[in-house]
Amino acid sequence: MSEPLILVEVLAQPAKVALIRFNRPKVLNALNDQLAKELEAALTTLDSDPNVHVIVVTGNEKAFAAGADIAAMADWSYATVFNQNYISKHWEAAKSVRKPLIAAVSGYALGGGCEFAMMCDIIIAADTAKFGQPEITIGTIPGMGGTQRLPRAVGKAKAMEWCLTGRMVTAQEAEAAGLVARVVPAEKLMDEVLATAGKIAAQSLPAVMKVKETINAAFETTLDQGLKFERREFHSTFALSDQKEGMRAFIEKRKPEFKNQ
Ligand code: DAK
Repeated sequence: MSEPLILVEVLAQPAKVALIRFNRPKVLNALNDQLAKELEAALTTLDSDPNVHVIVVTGNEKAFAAGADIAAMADWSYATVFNQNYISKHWEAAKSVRKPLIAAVSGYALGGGCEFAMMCDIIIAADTAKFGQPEITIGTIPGMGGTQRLPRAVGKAKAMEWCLTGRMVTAQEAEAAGLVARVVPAEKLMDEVLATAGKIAAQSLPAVMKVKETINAAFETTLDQGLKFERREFHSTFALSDQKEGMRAFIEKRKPEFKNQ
């Protein structure tokens, strides 16, 4: 049997955190069809697992992922990629995940690697991380959201410059531009990411999923519609026993015990 292209683990500590690791180290975790299929299956399973509240996706020290597999796609025809809707269907699984996805990025996050990181809800980067959309340098353009999510994250001017030149951006530059939530020393990356994941995983799951859904709505609606949606979702939390428990625990000066309902 061939080796799995991703490794999946539900961690003992922190509780309710799952870890997915890209596993093609020889090609800097280049993303191919098989990897995308495995990732889709893992995300779907973990999203419906009640023992998982947060999913962390990572690569290795040298690469989160250096993009789509260039060797695999080099000779494909237009008809092939168009007719097969080139791997979009698998990657789009990430869009329907309701639990928070954290990208823990060390080394290269290029092309599809940068685009997948942007599909996640939070990017935490090692100080060695390098982001970029280098597709222009191989005669193509970003195809998995780079031209759409990058300007929303960093603004038009930077997105244009990054995508038109294909230059790599350091973790520090990516943080200053708003692409990355936090930059941490490379050797502390997983400790920091898992601490963040653990903090989120300890909250009420429905409240966590509502935060994700309402923030994402900010990118799809007008301000007025978004504010109304937020208000409705805020009101709906008062139907949760976790809201009663959370507020009571505050008043009683103790830690809340959420039941995720
Ligand atoms: N694909 C295939 N193999 C890759 C690769 C990639 N993207 N990146 C690296 N490798 C392989 C190298 O060929 C090399 O293999 P061997 O020669 O050892 O067999 C091995 O990984 C180590 O790489 P290097 O020897 O090049 O390592 P260096 O440290 O010298 O350089 C590098 C690291 C990251 C600067 C360099 O490898 C590089 O420039 N890589 C290519 C980066 C790139 O152009 N990425 C964008 C690819 S296009 C879509 C989905 C996805 C996409 C589009 C649409 N849909 C759902 C519609 C995405 C497109 C892309 O990402």
